[in-house]
Amino acid sequence: RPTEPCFIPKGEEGACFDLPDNFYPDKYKALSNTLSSRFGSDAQRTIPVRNIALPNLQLPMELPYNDQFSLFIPKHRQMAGKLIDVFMGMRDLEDLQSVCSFCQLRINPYMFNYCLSVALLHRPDTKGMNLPTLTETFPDKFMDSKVFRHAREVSNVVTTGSRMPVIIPQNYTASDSEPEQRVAYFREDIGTNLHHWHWHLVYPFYASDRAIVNKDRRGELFYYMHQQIVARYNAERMCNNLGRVTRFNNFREPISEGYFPKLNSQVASRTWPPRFTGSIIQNLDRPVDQIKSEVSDLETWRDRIIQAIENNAVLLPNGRQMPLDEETGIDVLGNIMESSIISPNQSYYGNMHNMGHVFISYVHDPDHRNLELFGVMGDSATAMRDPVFYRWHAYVDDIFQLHKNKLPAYGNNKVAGVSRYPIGIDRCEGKAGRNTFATHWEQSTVDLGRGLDFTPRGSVLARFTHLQHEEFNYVIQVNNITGRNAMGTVRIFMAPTVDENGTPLPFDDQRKLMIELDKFSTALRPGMNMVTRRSLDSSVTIPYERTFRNQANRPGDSGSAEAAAFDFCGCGWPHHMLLPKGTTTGYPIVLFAMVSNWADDSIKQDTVGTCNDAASYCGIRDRRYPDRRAMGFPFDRPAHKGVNTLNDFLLPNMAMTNCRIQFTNATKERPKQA
Ligand code: CUO
Repeated sequence: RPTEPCFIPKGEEGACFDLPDNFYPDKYKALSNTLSSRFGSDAQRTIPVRNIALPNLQLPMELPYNDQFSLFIPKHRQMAGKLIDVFMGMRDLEDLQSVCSFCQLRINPYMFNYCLSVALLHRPDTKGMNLPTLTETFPDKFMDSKVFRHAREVSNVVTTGSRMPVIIPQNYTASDSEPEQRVAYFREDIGTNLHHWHWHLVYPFYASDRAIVNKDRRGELFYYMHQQIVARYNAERMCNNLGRVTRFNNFREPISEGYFPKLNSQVASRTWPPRFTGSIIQNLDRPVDQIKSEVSDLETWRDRIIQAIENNAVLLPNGRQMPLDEETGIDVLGNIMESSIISPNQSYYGNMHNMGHVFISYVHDPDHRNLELFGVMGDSATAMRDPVFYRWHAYVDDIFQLHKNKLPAYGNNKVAGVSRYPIGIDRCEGKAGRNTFATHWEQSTVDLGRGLDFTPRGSVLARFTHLQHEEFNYVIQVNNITGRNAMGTVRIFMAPTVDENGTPLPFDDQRKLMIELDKFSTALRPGMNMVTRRSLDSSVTIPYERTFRNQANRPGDSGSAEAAAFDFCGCGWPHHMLLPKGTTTGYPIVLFAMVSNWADDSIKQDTVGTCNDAASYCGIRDRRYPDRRAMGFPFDRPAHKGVNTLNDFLLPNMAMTNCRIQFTNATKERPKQA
């Protein structure tokens, strides 16, 4: 709760921190007794806060309390870096609690939340501690501002327990006259945005402690996770009669897509600025953010990155060249492009991806003359709402593809296990029948109670509509001809079969549209095996309950080991968005599966007790990426000459089958969880 001088521990609405007098900011000092007694009288439990010698917080306190906060803004990043250091440096939990309760009254709430979340994810003594989901703390980043007026009414007039949910309308940012609105359900989905925010929280690109940034293959995962978002978005577009997204590759051209977010920041008490159709990015000169950058900088950085790809080598600060090799080149390029502090030459290759977000998010006020804040592209919790996000990332991905295009095609030796495990996809089965996936709308409920900065407290529910699918099983036939027991890695992908004009997609286009659905290992007996895998177990997604941390569905008491694991692993594509929407007539897609030799793919490590069930896009916390192959394998690069269709690409350990995604335009209630 950002604006109250009482730090309420999660799950303990009746408790209140008892602050030392010198912790109150000057404006509250005279009132500190009144405040203590006010909250003290409500509280069933008072938690004493240790009076510690406070660290120097001058830098993070420079960001005004009621401003927006963006990691893409260099000055904000420095302030956040300092605050993360402070949180990481506290010698024990009690000191951390003290400094947090001091900060909570002084530090910008968005920055405070971000830095504390990073610290809780990385401190050894906070593993397993609750991390409130962003929809609970800042629901204003995810839904129409009208919701909060209704919620205020509801919470003031109706007592907890008899409150009806506030309805969030499904299409509130544009009318049907805007073709882009057809995929708003994807862009504005609360779960996809939460995933994106969480991903960037787990993989920060900046911290003064390099270890927080320098995670296994984080540059490659930056490329792959965003490549998959664009591939998924393209499939959604094609299901809705829209062409694949156009790259934003000419920075001087008007951006034809406008976006009017209709979000209102409760902290900044400001509306998020819109972007009008035809806006053109301008040179930035915003002393308030310490940003002075020209559009030509973006072009220079782009040209230098492309040059490195052409040379197969990166220029280092000492003038030497570092080769971009087949195995690690993409990881280096990901760090250069983003750019993260482990970029091998940040001053030369610059800050292309992040500044792209900044240029676009300030298109309405590049020199701060109108004292405006950034648009949704400036914040990882809101960026996916805007159509231009996908145009920008399609271009970023295009540059990565220049590197991928130079890699040798996979030969049979690379596609290990070719002769060992001939396979076939027997069927994909679910309620909708054989080889048919079924999708529909579903209504679900989230609790806004903790994120509302007005009293009275208590639960205020909001009901929203999102895409959903019927669960299904993949059934795959695998013939283990090694004569021995073996372990196989199964990789499952899906892609559209025809382009915008109904023409069959050539292999090189189709491979870039491949969406990863699952990846798992399985024991194979000698001879024929029927491998059945549930859609619910996908390595790409996390369950609905974890995306939203729905109180009603929370397993165990808060504080139990089960609840802790559940709370921590918020990174993962939302399960309700596993499949593209399809069409009412049945959208044709191809399902692809491949089995390779697990012994060649696996990383030897202990993953017990870690968040490891959404590893495809998120990796595993504190562990190496659990697959030796290039991310996106076997579709991450062009195939041999002569491969014109997916069918040409198939080896005996691969199989494909044609399916349909059948969308029913009806809204169902979310079934009650058992
Ligand atoms: Cu996730 Cu551009 O990196 O938003």
